[in-house]
Formats: sequence, C-alpha cells, structure tokens
Amino acid sequence: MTRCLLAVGANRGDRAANLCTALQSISTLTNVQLLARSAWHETTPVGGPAGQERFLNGAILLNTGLTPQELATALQRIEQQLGRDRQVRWDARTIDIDILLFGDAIIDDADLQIPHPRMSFRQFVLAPAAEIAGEMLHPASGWTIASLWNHWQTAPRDVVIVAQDSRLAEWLANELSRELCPPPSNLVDSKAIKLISCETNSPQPSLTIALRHPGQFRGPVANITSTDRAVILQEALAAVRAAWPD
Ligand code: PH2
Ligand code: MG
Ligand code: MG
Repeated sequence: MTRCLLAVGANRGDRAANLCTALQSISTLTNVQLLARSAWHETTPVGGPAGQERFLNGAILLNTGLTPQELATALQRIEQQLGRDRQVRWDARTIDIDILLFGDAIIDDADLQIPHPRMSFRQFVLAPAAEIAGEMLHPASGWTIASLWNHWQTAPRDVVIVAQDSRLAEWLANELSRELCPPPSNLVDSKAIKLISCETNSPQPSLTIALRHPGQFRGPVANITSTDRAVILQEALAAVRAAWPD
C-alpha cells in the first residue's frame, strides 16, 4: 500500500456537491482506502481564462495498492463522470482531481508528473494539504508539506525566474511587465520579480520559478520545460499571480 495525496478543485456547477461526489467515488475505488480529507477552501482562480467563478479546493489522503498510472486512469474516469470538459487549459471545471504525491515516487512521463509540478507554488493546494498531510515529504525537494506551506506564507514575496537562455529571459521580462500592468496590488517593489538567465547547453528552453528562500536561492521551484511560448507565459504569469493572490 502506498500513501497518496490528492488535490481536488471545482468552480462550475454545484461545487460542494461535485467535491462530495468525487470523494464518494474515490472511496469506492477498488484497492483504495480513504484516510482523510481537508476542509473545502474557497479560493481565487489562478491562471486560465478571465471571468471564472471562485473555486472550492481541498485535499484527500488515501492508501492504495494501485500503481500511479492505474490510479490516474481511475481518477480521470471519475472526472469524466462528473462532466469534466478539457478543451481549454485551466478553464473552469466541474471537477479537477490531481495526484500531488504518491509515496516517494518521482514520475516525469508526458501524461503523468508526480509530484504535481506546480504544487509547491499554489496556496490553494498547500493550505488544504497541510491540514491532513503536513508530515508527508515532497520527494523532489525533500521538504515536508508543512514546511512548504510555512515557506509559502513567510518567504519574501520575491519570484525568481531563471531562464536557460538570455533571449528567453528578456522576452519573458518584457511580456511579464506588460501583462502585470498595473502590477498586483501588494507588489510594492517592482524589483521583486528577478530574472536571471544562465546559458546552458540544454536543448530545451527551461524556466525555473522560485519563491525565494531568505538569503538564498533554494526551496520550492516550478520548472517550466515547455517550448511553447504561450504556455511559458501562461505558467510564469500564474506563478507570479499565485505569489500575489488578490
Ligand atoms: N486549478 C487550476 C488553475 N487554477 N485556481 C484555483 N484557485 N484552484 C484550482 O484548483 C485551480 C486554479 C488548474 O488545475
Ligand atoms: Mg489541477
Ligand atoms: Mg488536473
């Protein structure tokens, strides 16, 4: 049996009913034993098309004898049963069920990434997760959920963006300053967004976005490995807006 932490979210239809139906369906999966669920938290949408309703978000802890792929497939089926429509990235949804952690597994397949690549950066993920799984380890960083959540709440509101080539860093700096105009209300120091470019031989443009740890560059990082500039900008904007929620 493997201990597994899920994030759930809904911002279409009867949000609480959708979360409860999802929880019920998860609890009846073969080879799955439900251990705990968090409270449902009302949150501001991060990223995605404008004009969306607010979310209800939560976290679910379970033990399972399924493989990560088997569990992911079963969860997708539950999403479909609840009318999940997947046309536009980060669009409003009746239900979203994400695997955050699966024991100490680190998986980087095209269709399944564990730990969830943006979890260290999202208040709507960490706040409910910390309620039920504070001691669980994020295997890629070695931080517990509790320390990630504490860091999110206390770290300087700096976002450090490391791009692997200077053209990409410059392009992103321009795009971000245009998109963030006016800047988020509590972004008082425009220097809080730091762009660092470092030339590497990596064939893949790659961005690392970090909420800065006091005094040094370490701690939660969001890696963006897409080559699609629309996706890169969308991810970077969402990371910045997640650091300065309304
Ligand atoms: N999920 C997203 C994108 N943005 N914002 C909030 N508040 N809650 C979510 O669950 C959420 C989001 C992509 O899955
Ligand atoms: Mg999600
Ligand atoms: Mg999802």
